[in-house]
Amino acid sequence: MRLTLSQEEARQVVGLATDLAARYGSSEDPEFVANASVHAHDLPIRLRLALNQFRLFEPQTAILRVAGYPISDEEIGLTPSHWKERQKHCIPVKEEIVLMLMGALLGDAIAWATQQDGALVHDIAPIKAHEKEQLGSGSAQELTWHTEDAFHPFRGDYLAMMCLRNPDRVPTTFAGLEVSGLDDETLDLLFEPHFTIRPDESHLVKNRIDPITGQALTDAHSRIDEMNTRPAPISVLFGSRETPYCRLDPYFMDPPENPAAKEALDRLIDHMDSRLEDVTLEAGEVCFIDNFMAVHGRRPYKARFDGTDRWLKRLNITRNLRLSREARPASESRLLM
Ligand SMILES: O=C(O)CCC(=O)C(=O)O
Ligand SMILES: [Fe+2]
Repeated sequence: MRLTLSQEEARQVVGLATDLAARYGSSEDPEFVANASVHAHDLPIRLRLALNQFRLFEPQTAILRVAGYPISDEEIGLTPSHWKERQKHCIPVKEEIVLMLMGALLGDAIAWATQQDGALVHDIAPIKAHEKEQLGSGSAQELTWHTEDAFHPFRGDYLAMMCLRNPDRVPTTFAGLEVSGLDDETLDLLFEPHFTIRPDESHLVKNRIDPITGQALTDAHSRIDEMNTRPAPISVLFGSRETPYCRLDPYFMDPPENPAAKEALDRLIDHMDSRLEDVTLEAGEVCFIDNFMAVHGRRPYKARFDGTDRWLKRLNITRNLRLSREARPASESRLLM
């Protein structure tokens, strides 16, 4: 599903973002974060209706693309060479605010203490030292398809990505789940807890920048380490039998011990492989992926490392903030420890 903002709608979005940027100064401002779902009522009605439908009707297409937000390539400044450089670059506050506002119509944004120093809005841009890694900041290797934060029980219901620039038209990959082609026995096995998923590299201590920022963060990393060494058994499908939800990240999954379960998983992986398609995001385009109904990744590319590279902003969104209350310091806090 793709919606293109009309010129009038785009003007309305820009006007709102400009006002809010002046009022709050940052997309991470706690007051803005708390008020985002209310300010989102001032987005164009057609956009609000589309996001509401996407949330409620859970279309099997599982992706909603919103195009037509005007980006000034000059105004957003250079692509940062590392997400930790954020403060040193000009921060595209308006664009981050737009992403937060649209996302607020699907749920509440969440941040991981163990990822990008706890930022809500992530930078996805190539990092030279990560060139060959399985990370959003990698480039030379295909980022194999996955559920975002598949290993974690508090992973987002949605992943939102806003494209700031993509000069070499590097595709994101995407596949919606559709199980009508799978036999009953395979489905039974996929709905049973035969599987494990380890944390992806982005959450591991080696990708943390500040050596220690308090006991809470150290504890958060210990919990992630525990999930790495002793991942809990899970089912990869859950919810409705006809239109299931899924939780998959084959790169970080060990083959199940049960041979029938292994075969069922292989079948599902082949099935997703065969459905994988390219989605090339354009500057100003925002895409919302249903993280329970689809997987995504990125094709390999040759990064430039000169400030003109592909640059996306990423947001994780939950429909139920309460689910993770034990992992957050306060009811309104978005930081998962
Ligand atoms: O770069 C992309 O298009 C997707 C990146 C991604 O999957 C991620 O960072 O989790
Ligand atoms: Fe991802």
